[in-house]
Amino acid sequence: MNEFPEGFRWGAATAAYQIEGAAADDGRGPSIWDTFARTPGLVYAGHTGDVACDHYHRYPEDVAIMRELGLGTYRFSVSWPRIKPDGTGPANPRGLDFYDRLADELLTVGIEPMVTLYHWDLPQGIEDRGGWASRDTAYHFADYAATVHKRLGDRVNLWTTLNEPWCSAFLGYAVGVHAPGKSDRDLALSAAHHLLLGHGLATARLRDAGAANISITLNLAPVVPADPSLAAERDAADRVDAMLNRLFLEPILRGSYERYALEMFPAGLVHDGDETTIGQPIDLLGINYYNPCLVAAKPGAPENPVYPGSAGVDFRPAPGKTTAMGWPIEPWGLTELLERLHRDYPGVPLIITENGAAFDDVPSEGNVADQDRISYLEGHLQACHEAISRGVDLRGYLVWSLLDNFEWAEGYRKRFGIVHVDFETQVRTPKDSARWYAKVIEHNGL
Ligand code: PNW
Repeated sequence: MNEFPEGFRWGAATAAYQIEGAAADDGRGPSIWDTFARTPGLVYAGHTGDVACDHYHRYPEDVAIMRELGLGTYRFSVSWPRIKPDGTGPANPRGLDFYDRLADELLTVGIEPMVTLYHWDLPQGIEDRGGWASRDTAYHFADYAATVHKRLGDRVNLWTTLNEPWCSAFLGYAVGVHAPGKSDRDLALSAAHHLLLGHGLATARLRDAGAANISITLNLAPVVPADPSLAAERDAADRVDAMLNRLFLEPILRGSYERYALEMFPAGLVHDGDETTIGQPIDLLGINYYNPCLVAAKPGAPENPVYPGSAGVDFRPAPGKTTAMGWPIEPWGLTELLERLHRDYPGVPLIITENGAAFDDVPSEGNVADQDRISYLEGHLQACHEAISRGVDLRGYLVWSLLDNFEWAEGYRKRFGIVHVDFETQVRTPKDSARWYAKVIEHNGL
């Protein structure tokens, strides 16, 4: 048996817009995802998060399921437009009340809450004033973060500022497949910097208020040259790595952007002192890992807008099996990523804040036999164990996701949950993977 270190955190993750529903309850304002999803043609089959898993009303049942499974930690996000319907100004107490009830429910059954302050649902009122492309948004985010911490800080110990700022900046502002649906390279690069600045400003506010465990979650991936013996392919991989990984890792963990990033940014974007703000110490780095990125050199290939500077790079599908998202299943990439982080940024404890897979689950007689998901999770947990055995300071693993939910532009058709949700009846059914995971947790290993 591969045992994990004592105190290793086991859990699952979700995000507000993907599960809560109750889009207009208790004074919640609209977010960019409401606007995006309600715009015909942008989300599969016109799906929206209006109802989602109705978690806003069914959270006691969902917490009871978590307890059944033996989860120790539950990562959820707070919806900014529930707390500040227009993005700024006084807090909406009824919005805060919901997270208060949820945190209490979790603590009552012994589950540790981990709060993500921003998982993509920017208040529409803020987008109307420029969104993340505007510097002011970073300051508004810090104010909002302080408001949430003030209410929950006595019970929540684990805080995450942002989920996957790369996705917010580039999927949202460079290719427009996510809200707010814009396609402009300078807007995207500005958004990336302002997200990072918002992280730094919020971290300072939380730290001043006494928070002890502050983190950020990044979507990271090894970028692998198809033929490492070719300098052009190594260079292609390096340029993609610079925008996917180091654009975020370097300022957060070393306090400065690389020259490559600074040259890419629009003039005047980075002010004196910004890098110091962004680079103040964090206590934990959250990693969302799904798959590695395989690239080759191809002279004349156009730039992929989500990786500025990637002209001449060919993005290759990995050869092996894929998930229902078409994402390659490559657990070794997680070991490689963890070892790299440990080597390049020593001293920062790591936690997997998301890992998991969508498959075409077929419910039958009240059960979902999702052996493919079990294999996926098993492979990636072995990869974590391997990294730990090589000295990586990995503190926990949170599966994405607890529930089938609104998978962004894919709507409800892609199911990531270890618990099946029937979106007609809202019936929850733990899949075989949930029972398998419960055993892993019980044994602290596999
Ligand atoms: C993450 N990509 O999103 C998010 O944090 C979750 O909310 C989401 O449901 C989950 O992964 C599964 O998609 C990503 O294109 C979306 O590289 C897209 C990418 C990466 C992460």
